[in-house]
Amino acid sequence: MAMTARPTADRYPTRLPHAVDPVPRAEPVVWPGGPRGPIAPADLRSYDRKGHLAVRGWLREAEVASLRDEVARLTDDPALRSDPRVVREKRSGAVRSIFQVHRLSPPVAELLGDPRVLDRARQILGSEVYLHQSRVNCMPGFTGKGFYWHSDFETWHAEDGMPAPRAVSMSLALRDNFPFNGGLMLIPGSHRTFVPCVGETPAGHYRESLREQQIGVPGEAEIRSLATDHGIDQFTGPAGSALWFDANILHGSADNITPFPRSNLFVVFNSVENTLTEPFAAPARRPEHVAERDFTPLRRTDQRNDRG
Ligand code: 6CS
Ligand code: FE
Repeated sequence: MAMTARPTADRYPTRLPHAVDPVPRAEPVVWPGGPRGPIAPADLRSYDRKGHLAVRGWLREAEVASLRDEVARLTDDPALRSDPRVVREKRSGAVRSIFQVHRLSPPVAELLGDPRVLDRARQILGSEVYLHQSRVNCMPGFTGKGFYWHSDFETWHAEDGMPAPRAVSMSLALRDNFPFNGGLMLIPGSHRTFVPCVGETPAGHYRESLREQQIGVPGEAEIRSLATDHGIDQFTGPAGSALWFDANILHGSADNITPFPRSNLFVVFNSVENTLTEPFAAPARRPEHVAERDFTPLRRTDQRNDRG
């Protein structure tokens, strides 16, 4: 495995032995020089300010149904039962997440090249983009456990070697997202502050963190301060709604004790100018099903016009 040079300067030190002050973000949120795209200027300004942007009623019902069918097929596939890409809930054993769905499902792979998706990612990141990670978080009814407050970038920096927060996630609701069934909560504006986390990364940490993250989470004081200053937003919307959110925004979700699953497809785009080096704060790289190392820029698969 080729080792890439690890830059000496680390602007975002984390997984430290003791708490240190939060670090102001140095990089832009919406990067200059990007192609024009489907996001309206006012929405782009809002994304820059808040760190997230919802696009409601975006995919057609038939498209969402096809993706739901794909997830059901993968969830029930006996060949995937012991596949490391399938992460199960600690207590119930229900499927919590399925990673690398873009390699397991042709309809998901096609979505990556859909101009309604790819052009938004390029517009935000200001460059060509590649796929860093895809996953379905199933949040099954009654047993779906939540995700404690975290910054995705903190993990991708510490454990995957992502240099800067020049990445964006799209969360697509495959089922209706309600306030009460684990709808994603975000602290608007928190994307402009990097919160270093306390605690060294254990070997093979992802096996635990993807089920319940305890290392790489901000301290309560920092969460309280940011939530007090900025409030808490929540993404809700019917199946087919999408949420774009910055790699460094603090977000989390509560347990789902309702009968209604909150099943969302997440795809993460990284700029080709921000490709992974070596982990900044972990003993070894994570496997490629959680952190792709094929940096080939994504190409459009269809000249479909944007409806949203
Ligand atoms: O470690 C990761 O890459 C994953 N962990 C969380 C809690 N969100 C982002 C990503 O799916
Ligand atoms: Fe996350």
